[in-house]
Amino acid sequence: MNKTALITGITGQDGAYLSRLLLQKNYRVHGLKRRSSNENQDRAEQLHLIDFVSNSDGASYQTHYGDMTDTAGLVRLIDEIRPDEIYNLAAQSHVRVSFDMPEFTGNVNGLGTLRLLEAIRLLGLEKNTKFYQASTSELYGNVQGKQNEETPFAPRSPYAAAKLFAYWTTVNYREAYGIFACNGILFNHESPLRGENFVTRKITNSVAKIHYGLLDKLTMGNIDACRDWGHAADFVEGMVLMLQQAIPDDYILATGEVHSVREFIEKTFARLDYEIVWQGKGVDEKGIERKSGRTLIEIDPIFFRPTEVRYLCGDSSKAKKFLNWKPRHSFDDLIDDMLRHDLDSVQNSQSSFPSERIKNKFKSN
Ligand code: NAP
Ligand code: F7E
Repeated sequence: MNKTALITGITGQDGAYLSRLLLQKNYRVHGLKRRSSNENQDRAEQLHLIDFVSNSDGASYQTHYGDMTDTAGLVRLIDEIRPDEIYNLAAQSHVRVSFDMPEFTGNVNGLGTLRLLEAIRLLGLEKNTKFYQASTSELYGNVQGKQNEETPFAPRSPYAAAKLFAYWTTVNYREAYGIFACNGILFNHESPLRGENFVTRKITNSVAKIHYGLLDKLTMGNIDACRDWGHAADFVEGMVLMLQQAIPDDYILATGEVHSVREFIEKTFARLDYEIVWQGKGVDEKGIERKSGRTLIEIDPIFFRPTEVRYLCGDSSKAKKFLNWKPRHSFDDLIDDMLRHDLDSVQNSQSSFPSERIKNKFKSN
């Protein structure tokens, strides 16, 4: 029997990778999609999801209009689909933006989760529908050392505060109503499909543009922030594994390796033989290319957050032990995958690039 899954946030980065994985497993995939003035199918197209449907045994892919703020629509959709598994990935997922749109972020990320869990209960699906909640390392705020499932939460943004409500609502519905509900506490995960205003994609995309002369410099916020960055393709595997266990529980997914934004910038430029040296301090700091003396990086306080999370590094030994999950991509693989994609995109938008020279940079990968 083919399983049926409903993915909220199907048009996002994780929604695309999760869809591909579930289609490979012959799931019937349904997705909740916001109405928008454009079709918003880019990520599904980039991963060629349609090919996985046509080459499979009973898999299907269908999107449905809906919104996390529309209770009746969510109830109606879940009633119609009666999914075996719901993956709640929909969110206003940008931490900086959550300071500009706190109420909306609370409504979608916090109450949206409650709406889905209430729908499961109202429709009497407690024993039929398993639930995955996209929880986040942002819950931890600023703590010293590695974070594990026992580390106390101390959110530092409207985004994280809304996700805290969603986290505990998921735990509560598991305990109160016996719903198979799990929190995946995921540390940062990136890919060529990452939104362009998240720091990693902003860097790889801008470096590609600088390289081809389409951009003068990269303008950044706090480059001393440190994150545990993994690849989204690895992380969606952990989400699925959580819902295949005998008992529902909460798990961290992380690489356990930490790097600064500064290091991400240096490594990305180095892939194209630009060596960066830093001069100045604070907002006056600049990243200069050693050979040409050109300023390639500047700081703009517009990208600072009212409250910053300085350091995140996860301990995913519980997921390794019980789910047999571990990330496959290294930090270097991640940068190469993202930069290669962005170089190709910029190149495709300009016909006269020396493509072989660029491809040779990645021959060993
Ligand atoms: P993303 O690319 O920003 O995708 C978010 C998705 O949510 C998009 O499909 C978006 O639709 C949808 N959405 C936003 N508001 C909605 C609403 N009101 N109703 C319905 N759909 C709505 O985020 P992601 O990186 O894939 O992350 C997936 C989930 O994991 C999010 O909940 C995020 O908070 C969480 N998370 C992410 C990370 C990470 O590092 N990526 C780490 C921990 C947790 P549109 O395409 O229409 O905007
Ligand atoms: O920032 C710093 C910024 O926006 C990372 C979301 O997926 O992961 C993501 O949240 C760091 C921060 O991701 C710029 O201040 C410096 O310290 O890429 P980001 P995030 O805030 O960590 C978590 C786990 C989620 O759950 C979220 O949904 O980079 N930074 N300069 C910058 N960040 C951005 N965006 N832009 C800059 O120019």
